[in-house]
Amino acid sequence: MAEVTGITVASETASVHGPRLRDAGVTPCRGLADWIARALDVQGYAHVESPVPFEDYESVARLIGTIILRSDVQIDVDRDQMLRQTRTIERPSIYSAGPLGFHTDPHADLVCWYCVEQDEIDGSVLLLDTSDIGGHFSAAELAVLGMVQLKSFTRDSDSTLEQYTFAPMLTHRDGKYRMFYAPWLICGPDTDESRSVLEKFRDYVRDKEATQLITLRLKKSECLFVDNHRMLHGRGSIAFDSKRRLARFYLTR
Ligand SMILES: O=C(O)CCC(=O)C(=O)O
Ligand SMILES: [Fe+2]
Repeated sequence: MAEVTGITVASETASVHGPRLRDAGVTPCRGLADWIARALDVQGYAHVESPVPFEDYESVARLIGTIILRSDVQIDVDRDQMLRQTRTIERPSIYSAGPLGFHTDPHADLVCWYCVEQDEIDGSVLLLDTSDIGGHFSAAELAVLGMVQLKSFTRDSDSTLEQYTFAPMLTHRDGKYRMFYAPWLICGPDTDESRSVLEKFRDYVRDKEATQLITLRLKKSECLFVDNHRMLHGRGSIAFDSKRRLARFYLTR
């Protein structure tokens, strides 16, 4: 297959839904799931740049992993209010219009969004690829990042009080680094060493945002699958009355 780029996504997807694979006995969802898995491996995300029915998004997600959480990402003042009442620390929310700084989400191996409705002006998902982290930090600095702890929240529903455990910012598994990062969840250790390496990490994120930002504006019925251990995601602010709505799944693999 040709290099995995946004352009290839569109043509590959078109062929997945076309007669060629059907004739070969490959179901459209299986073909698309295989393509997404390859794109995730190569570039850390897969943007399906052609409209698919929501049912296909769900079927494809089930072929790739196990859906552990479903959420509607949209401006919703009531849900935002309820969430704030059940949260034990103040932090950005998917239901409010404010910007979301770069982070990964808790628990998920993959985070996926299906665009039910896009914002009129923008509403892009912003991504940064951290797969080069091993080349930017010394072994000693990586070890320090491995000791940084973040609160990792769970809740049964939006209306119950959240619980948390602690999880390290960086782990190393099968020759790859896995990132868990949300600046608002960092809770220690409070040492000179970790403060200085975290400062360097913030510079790394700022430089990456300036030079390697991936901006993906999903059109209605398009979807995006993201390796949540490799890519940081974020979003700019959107209007309070924005109709933007994304159907998000957390997947484990
Ligand atoms: O609104 C977005 O684009 C992303 C929000 C977010 O951080 C999430 O859905 O986990
Ligand atoms: Fe998120």
